[in-house]
Amino acid sequence: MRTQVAIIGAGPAGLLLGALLHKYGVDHVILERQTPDYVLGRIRAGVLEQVAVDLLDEAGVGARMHREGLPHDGFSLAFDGGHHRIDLHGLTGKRVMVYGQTELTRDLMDARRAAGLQTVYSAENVSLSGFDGERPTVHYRHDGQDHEIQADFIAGCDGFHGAARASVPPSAIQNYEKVYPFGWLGVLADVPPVHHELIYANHPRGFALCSMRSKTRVRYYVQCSLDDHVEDWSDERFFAELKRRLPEADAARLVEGPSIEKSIAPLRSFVAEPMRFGRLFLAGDAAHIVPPTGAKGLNLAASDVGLLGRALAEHYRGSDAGIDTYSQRALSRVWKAERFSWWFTSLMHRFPETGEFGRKMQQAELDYLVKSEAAMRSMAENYVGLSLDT
Ligand code: FAS
Ligand code: PHB
Repeated sequence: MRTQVAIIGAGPAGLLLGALLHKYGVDHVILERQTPDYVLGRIRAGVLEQVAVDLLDEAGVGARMHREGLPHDGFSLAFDGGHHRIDLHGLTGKRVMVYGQTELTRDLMDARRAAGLQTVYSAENVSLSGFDGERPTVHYRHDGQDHEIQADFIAGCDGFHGAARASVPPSAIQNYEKVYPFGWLGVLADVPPVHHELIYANHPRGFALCSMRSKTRVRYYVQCSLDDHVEDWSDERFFAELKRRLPEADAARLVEGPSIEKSIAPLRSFVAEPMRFGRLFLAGDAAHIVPPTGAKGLNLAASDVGLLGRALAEHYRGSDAGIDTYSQRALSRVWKAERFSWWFTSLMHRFPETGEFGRKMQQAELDYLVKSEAAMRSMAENYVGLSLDT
């Protein structure tokens, strides 16, 4: 098989890149290791920046998001028993869209199927070759047969554990990493949200987050030990711990219900530099990971492929300026999101190793933050997302 761009991975990055390339008239194929249902079964992100909303609209897949998504003008910080609202719209003129990654992925899959675009699911043993030369090739096995795809370019959108970054010679790549000493235990439940906006809580027992997927479905998280296992946490134990970490009024109002999904995610900050190796480009979690505190992971994946899609389209119109600057432009935005995610994670979580002094630093920063319009504006403009070319 021959194509212009071979995309590895049908998560948000790969699917959105495919949708953009289709709009730009660039021929491509997506190879995905799992089945569509497996991809849709992963419960992940919930908050979209305006940049991501605009890219989904540009790709022509934003209709259901605008119908069912929840535009949010702010969120609350809860600490010392009280609520402090960060007025995103008042401080920046922008808002965020609460719309689950699962729904966004479903919309992209449906649009792809309707357009008759080629996606190979259950592709096994995907490997890459020749991307440091003129003839990149992707090899894979499907239905018991070995296959090859010759492409002009390969887009590695296959996440943190994918084959693309692993195919780059170690001498050609620089990794930067920080692993956090805790995880997030997340629960999905069909109950009404405790508050109409998100609540991020800093509590001596640990961090908690009250998010949502709709007005009838919540996504709640508590910071947990890396030694914890999901089976250690009954629904009763989860909700009791969540309520301990919230202000009393929220705890009293919180509606409990049976979990329909429960999982523990480790937290890490990771960046691989550069994000281009000859005719191979990395995008999304294949190139970087952020702790989910700042709701940046999915949004960085979207902005990467927004830059990459336009750059590849420009190449076929005769200019390589976009592909030659992709890595530098993407990394400029990635590192600012890494910084914000690290800062917000450091501010809101319990770090036993930093002791009482560390906790006092957090309390002082939170006290300053909610009393300083300048500090809140800085937080707000990072949360709603910086412009694509920043
Ligand atoms: P993805 O990992 O989503 O997709 C990569 C795809 O490539 C997968 O479908 C995988 O099956 C496929 N693949 C892998 N190896 C392959 C191979 N060799 N061949 C073919 N296909 C291959 N972000 C937030 O903003 N908020 C959150 O709350 C949040 N929670 C998260 C929880 C977890 C457990 C994880 C892992 C991430 C979370 N994230 C969150 C981040 C997440 O949303 C990612 O940023 C987002 O999925 C990135 O999308 P992709 O880059 O497409 O990577
Ligand atoms: C979510 O809804 O899953 C979510 C929202 C905001 C975050 C992290 C996760 O910062």
